[in-house]
Amino acid sequence: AVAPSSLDLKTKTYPELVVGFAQIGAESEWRTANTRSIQDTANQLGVELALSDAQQQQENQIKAIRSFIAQGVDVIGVSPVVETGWDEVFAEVKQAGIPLILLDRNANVPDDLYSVRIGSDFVEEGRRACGEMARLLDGQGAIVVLEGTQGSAPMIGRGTGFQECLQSYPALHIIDSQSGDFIRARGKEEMAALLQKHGNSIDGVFAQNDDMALGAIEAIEEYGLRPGVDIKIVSIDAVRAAFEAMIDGKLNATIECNPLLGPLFFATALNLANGIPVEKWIKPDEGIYRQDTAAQELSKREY
Ligand code: GYE
Repeated sequence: AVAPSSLDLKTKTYPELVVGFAQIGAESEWRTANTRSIQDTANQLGVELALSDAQQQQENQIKAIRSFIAQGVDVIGVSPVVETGWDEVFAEVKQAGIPLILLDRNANVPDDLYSVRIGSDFVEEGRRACGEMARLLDGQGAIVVLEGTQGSAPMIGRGTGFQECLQSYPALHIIDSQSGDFIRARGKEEMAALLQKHGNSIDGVFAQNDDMALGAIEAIEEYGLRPGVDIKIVSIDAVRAAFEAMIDGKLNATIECNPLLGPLFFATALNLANGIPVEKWIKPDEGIYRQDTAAQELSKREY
């Protein structure tokens, strides 16, 4: 183990630390940036990283976690694809005495089954998305929702926050929702189907991530309406492509969800491996971006 006083992520390397991370897959630009951030930080710190890609399957994540236990890694990280079904394998991690970090997505388990969660407040993101939609539609209109992966923490949290804030806008309604699994092509497909069903009566789209919003933009154009003008669109993540769409006037706003969690992840892993206490929930700082500042922000975006 590393002496706590010597923790210095800027100039030192930590070849003695071994970390296993069970990633979800590569469904979105957010996820790709997240994986890159973890790999880059591991390289920079000289940490030994075992990275597994579960291809969206919970059972693959569970297998990966079990193999990290068998390898005797110092710390395990996982981004749980869905919220439920983790009690048994997390208890095995605890039994093995290995600290467990939930990175990005939350799991619905008792607090003593993991060490810390590092990730965004998804409910707040949903509230912010609704606030933007209410502003864009002057508090009145029919909204469709493109939801992320069913049963995932961001899908549940963003939906809850959006609904909660809608209570303050009695003339703003969700008329339909479909799951696009956080995938661009699926967002396009579901939006095309929603347009067939509801035609010109859709005033706004709340896409639970940018990739699905980008897919929806294509579907709306193919249908013959102007995305961002005839139909207002608000999404979440703030990836570069969302800024490009805002500059083109096709996306109205995006709520930031920061995927660059590598540095926080390894700083926390080093603390845990050294028995240094950490907060139970570490949240990144995040903003809201609109068309008016998109061009000036784009040059500063790191993902
Ligand atoms: O918003 C989406 C990704 O878990 C916060 O997963 C993450 C979400 C993100 O696929 O783009």
